[in-house]
Amino acid sequence: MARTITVGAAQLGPIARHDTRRQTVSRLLELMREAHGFRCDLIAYPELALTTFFPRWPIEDEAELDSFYETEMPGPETRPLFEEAARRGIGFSLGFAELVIENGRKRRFNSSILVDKTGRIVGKYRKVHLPGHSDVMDRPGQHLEKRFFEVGDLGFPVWRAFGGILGMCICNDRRWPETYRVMGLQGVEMVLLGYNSPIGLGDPFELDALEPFHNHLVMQSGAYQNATWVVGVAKAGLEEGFNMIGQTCIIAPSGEIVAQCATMGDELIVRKCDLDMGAPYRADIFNFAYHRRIEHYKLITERTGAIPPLETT
Ligand code: CDV
Repeated sequence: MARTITVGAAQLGPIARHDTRRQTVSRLLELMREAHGFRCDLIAYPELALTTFFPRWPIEDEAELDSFYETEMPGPETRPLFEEAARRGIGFSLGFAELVIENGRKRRFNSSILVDKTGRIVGKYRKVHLPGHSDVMDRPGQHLEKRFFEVGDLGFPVWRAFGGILGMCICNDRRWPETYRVMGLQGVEMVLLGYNSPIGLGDPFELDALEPFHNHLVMQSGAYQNATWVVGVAKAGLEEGFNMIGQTCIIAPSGEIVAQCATMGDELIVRKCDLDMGAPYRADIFNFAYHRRIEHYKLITERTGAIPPLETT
């Protein structure tokens, strides 16, 4: 019997700095209802989907900074999402800023959760590849993720859920082959990922102009080289003066984009994904156990004196 997940990729248009959680959650609910109308099993939202992309500002005031983070999930303002999901029998993935107190110390992560059709959290991921800087720099739109988040400490787990093997990663993670490969080695069949990628920070300009190309390049390669579906969900449009690329898309294990958003606002795209579509790739061209040459990779790096690979099995 075919194993399928009907997935909705819920692109978000801009979220303003002073938009309330209530306003934003109502937009997410609207998209969830639409996804339910399309009989989606699962809806995927972007990175930091509950707020504006606040790490662009050097926020000094601790209380103001804290206001962008969730201290509980679900909390009073996000509970309606969980309730609606359970009522309609639809799962979701959601990116948000996470604040936990451990041993009296505040810890901050850029996180995402996977919620099943009963409204239960089945997985949590904390972003590993944090772009930008920790020091405040004199440039517009600086990227202060290293200042406002710790490197995720949960690795790249996968979960048996929705009848398949699902994984998550967040934004800059998608540019690193290791992200997909670590999940690929665990047999991942669908990667859910949200992103906030602005145009206009590039230096030199050529890199900036290539941003839309690079966005799809990395996700399509990650999908193909690991025989997995990739669902890339953007924050799009002009947010607080910064142009966020859209290009939300659903990518098949062939590496082909099979659905893509056409706007820079709130928009849902839907695709029924055959989880077995990656099987021929895993059995042949990307049969990892048969073709990968770990020992050889080690020999080459030893000879050239290059930095040894992190992954050795
Ligand atoms: N949120 C991100 O991780 N954004 C980065 C930008 C700053 C390069 C990205 O990789 O898209």
